[in-house]
Amino acid sequence: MKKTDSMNGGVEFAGSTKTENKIELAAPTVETFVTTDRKIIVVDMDAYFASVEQRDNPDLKGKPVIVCESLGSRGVVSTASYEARKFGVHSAMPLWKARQLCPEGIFLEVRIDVYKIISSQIKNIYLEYTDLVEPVALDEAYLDVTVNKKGISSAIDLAGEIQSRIFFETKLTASAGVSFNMFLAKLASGMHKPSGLTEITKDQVDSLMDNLPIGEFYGVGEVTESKFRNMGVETGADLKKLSFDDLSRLFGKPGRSFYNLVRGIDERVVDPNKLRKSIGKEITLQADTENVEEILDNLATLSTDVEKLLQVEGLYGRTITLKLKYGNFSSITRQQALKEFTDDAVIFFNTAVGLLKKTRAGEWPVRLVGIAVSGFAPLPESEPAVSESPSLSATTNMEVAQITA
Ligand code: TTP
Ligand code: MG
Ligand code: MG
Repeated sequence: MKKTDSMNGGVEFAGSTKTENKIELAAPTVETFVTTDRKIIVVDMDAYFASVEQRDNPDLKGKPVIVCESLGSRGVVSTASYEARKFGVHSAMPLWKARQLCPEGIFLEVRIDVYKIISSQIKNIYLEYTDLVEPVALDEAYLDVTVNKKGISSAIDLAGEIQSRIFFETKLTASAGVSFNMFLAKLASGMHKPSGLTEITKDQVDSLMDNLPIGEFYGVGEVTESKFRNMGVETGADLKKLSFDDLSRLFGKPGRSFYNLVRGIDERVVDPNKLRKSIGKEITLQADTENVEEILDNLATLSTDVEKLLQVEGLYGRTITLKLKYGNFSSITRQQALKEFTDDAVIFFNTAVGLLKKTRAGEWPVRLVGIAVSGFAPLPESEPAVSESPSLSATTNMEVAQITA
């Protein structure tokens, strides 16, 4: 964290008066570092995939539309229109359950290519206002508009203008959140959906944070949430009672971030060049299989899909991860790093075939197969050619096993 860095920086100059001042300032009050003069906006589309389907087929307007990754027996809900949400249907729910909850639902398969085109249309609108745009998903982006191309001083006015532009150009609605850091802007964006426009100002932070359920703090996933709840920490008010040292000891770096977040501090900056960590695709098979040929067929398809995904983003990666989920729901990954950056499906496939030999495929029933690529280079030229041979060279071979419920 910056606080610690600043202290370490001071120690380098030990002995000077300046250093002593630095340490005194940095150590006890983190509040010294709160920046409240930034203007950050989060825009998040409302029921994105479902709204696009309703837009493109007006018969679906006002109806419970449920968009799924696939309509097969193991399909999963990508999103549901607000009409369908009234039945309890939501993202990541198995399709069979959604059908049970909402028999009159209209079930559709995703049209990712269409959603991507709209996403880039929307991004172009953002870029008219600022270059500091960090997309975090197809339907969501952070914008730093502290200084903006239109010279609009009110971030609320600017966000409202963006919502209107998005609606004018795509006939879709978005919600927006405005605040002085990324965490609070994101929180604001979800407060009045759909078509919401919400600002969190610095005088609202204390009471808002005190009442915020612990699971809503950035970085608190299911595991951390249950750890907190076991300690009796249910809300921000409870979180505030824990010291910086306690949180650091209990959760490491994220713990230090929780200490700051609950005090309205989030020093992350909007980074338009932030590289994706990994891009991958996985498929749940129609039925569990011990047939290696069937797995290879799927790996070939996945390799081509992942090549396309990388090409859309203009990325080249050099770490290939094979993921398998066995019939007993245990997941494993096998990983290999290559010498060269690539976006070539043939290399992905050959690497995955090599990695498959280090699994129980063929012996144990396999339920799900996935390939992911990571270790991206922003540009292929940034890496000097290491060898003339295109052959693959394993520099790491890592195994991670996890049991999923
Ligand atoms: P979200 O912004 O989380 O949801 P949403 O836009 O559908 O609805 P909301 O109005 O609450 O923002 O996700 C954006 C899209 O990403 C969503 O339309 C479908 C896709 N998605 C999945 O495919 N799987 C998921 O588990 C989630 C959460 C989203
Ligand atoms: Mg959304
Ligand atoms: Mg979203």
